[in-house]
Amino acid sequence: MKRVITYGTFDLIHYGHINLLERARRLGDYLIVGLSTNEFNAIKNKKCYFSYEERKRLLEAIRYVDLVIPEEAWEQKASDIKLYQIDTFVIGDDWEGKFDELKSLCEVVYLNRTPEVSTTKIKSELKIF
Ligand code: C2G
Repeated sequence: MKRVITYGTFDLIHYGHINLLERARRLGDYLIVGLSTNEFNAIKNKKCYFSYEERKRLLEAIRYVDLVIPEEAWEQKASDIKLYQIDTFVIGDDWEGKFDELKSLCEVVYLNRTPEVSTTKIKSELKIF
């Protein structure tokens, strides 16, 4: 079984996230999502509309997602890859090159973002904080 992992905040989930999760899942047989906790989002300087539990509930309802785990720190990826026996780490190409150090542990794949949609754009167009 080929195991894939990705990480993110996934707030106000939209089809850009779905495009990423679908392609990530198709790279293997099992997809784990490291979901940024509220505390880690504060470190990422990201203000979330939905709480961790609400975002987790939404992700778990997506057919491409097999397991959701908390992402609490930048540095946890290497230990997650070992713990969950990950074959492929996937993330959007807005992170291109940023996680190349993981190549010593697993395949690293940067996928194209869906350019026209973002949580920030949704918030600004709906005039939410
Ligand atoms: N994404 C995408 N297209 C968009 C928006 C997001 O492909 N229009 C992808 C991002 O590239 C990322 C994932 O969806 O791979 C989740 O996006 P965010 O929730 O913005 O995640 P981010 O804040 O980039 O967190 O340790 C890694 C970080 O936790 C990543």
